[in-house]
Amino acid sequence: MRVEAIELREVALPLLFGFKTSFELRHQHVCLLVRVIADGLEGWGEVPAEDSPLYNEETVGTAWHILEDFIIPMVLGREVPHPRAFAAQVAPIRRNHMAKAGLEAALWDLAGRREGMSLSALLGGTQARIAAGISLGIEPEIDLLLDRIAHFLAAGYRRIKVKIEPGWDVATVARIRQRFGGILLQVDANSAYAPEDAPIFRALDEFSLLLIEQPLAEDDLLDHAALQAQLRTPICLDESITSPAQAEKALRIDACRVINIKAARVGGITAALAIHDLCRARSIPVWCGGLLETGIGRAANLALASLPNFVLPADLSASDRYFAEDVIDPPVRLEADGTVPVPQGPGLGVEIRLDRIENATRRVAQFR
Ligand code: OSB
Ligand code: MG
Repeated sequence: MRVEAIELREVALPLLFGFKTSFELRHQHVCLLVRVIADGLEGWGEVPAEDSPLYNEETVGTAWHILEDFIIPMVLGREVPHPRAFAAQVAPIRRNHMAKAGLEAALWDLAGRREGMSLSALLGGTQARIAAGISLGIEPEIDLLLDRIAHFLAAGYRRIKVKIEPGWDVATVARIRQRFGGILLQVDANSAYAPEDAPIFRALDEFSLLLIEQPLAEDDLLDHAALQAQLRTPICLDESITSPAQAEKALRIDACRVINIKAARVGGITAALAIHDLCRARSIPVWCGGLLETGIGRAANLALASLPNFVLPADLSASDRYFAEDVIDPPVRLEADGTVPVPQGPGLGVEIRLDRIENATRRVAQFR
């Protein structure tokens, strides 16, 4: 089958609550939705890049440019590439992982719909439901955070992750432990600290955290290894793991003992699978991270998270944790047992709500 058309849409969805990380306070989720059309079938993918290059170097603007001017011309009017071959095809384009991953995700969805198989089954998934954790932002006051934790524990979330930054770390974690005892708890610094801050992490090491996510700079594997050597708590890398090759280097020098896998960050599901397999071979647990995705990105994350070495709770919260209305039907829901079911229908296994997508669209273009 031939790729007849590709549509790009820049979409902005308001968040129900402000979400503050060490790098920004966000009130909306901005992404590109990629729609690939071939032989009467379509596939959808998401580029969760936002307006500013703060999580990594990409934005929806850079992703649009790279897709329109470089990636789409490689695919349009040609045979649909197998999604497993796509990463190698676009490898000459350096980085721009989210842009690549968005189109690759649409090809994976299309492949699943064509085969009548769920994306989970296509990828070799073995789990029908994913243990759900939730990622909670920095709040102006500790009591606000404690109330939010209480709310989401009552809703059934199995693990709490809190964002930290200098001044919102050891005392914050101490208060959480004081009020909620031995819950599954982890922290994420999004690179807010320097190697000299090691004493802060040695203090956090006393709180039996599941892991400490991305304490230091993205490009600094060596200092992560030096820090890991001082801690019992596993360091988990997020931003630093940009490819299977980086994952291998990080593990080789013991810079981390857990990896957060986000297909968007590493250039797509194919690269994510390689990191999953590498970690599995080395008995390194992984879990599925998120980037505030709409249901389109979230459904793909669920399929990825169904692979066997995704053994820690995911940042895969229900649609209603961020959005009043998601762009898929049914929305992602949290079951009473604290899990989220993996869609079993063909491809992403969810219905795309074009009406809601239209309402949220800031710009759209079709390439044929
Ligand atoms: O570092 O994991 C992160 C959100 C935006 C950017 C970076 C991160 C996050 C999250 C939220 O922690 C994950 C989610 O709920 O989708
Ligand atoms: Mg993170």
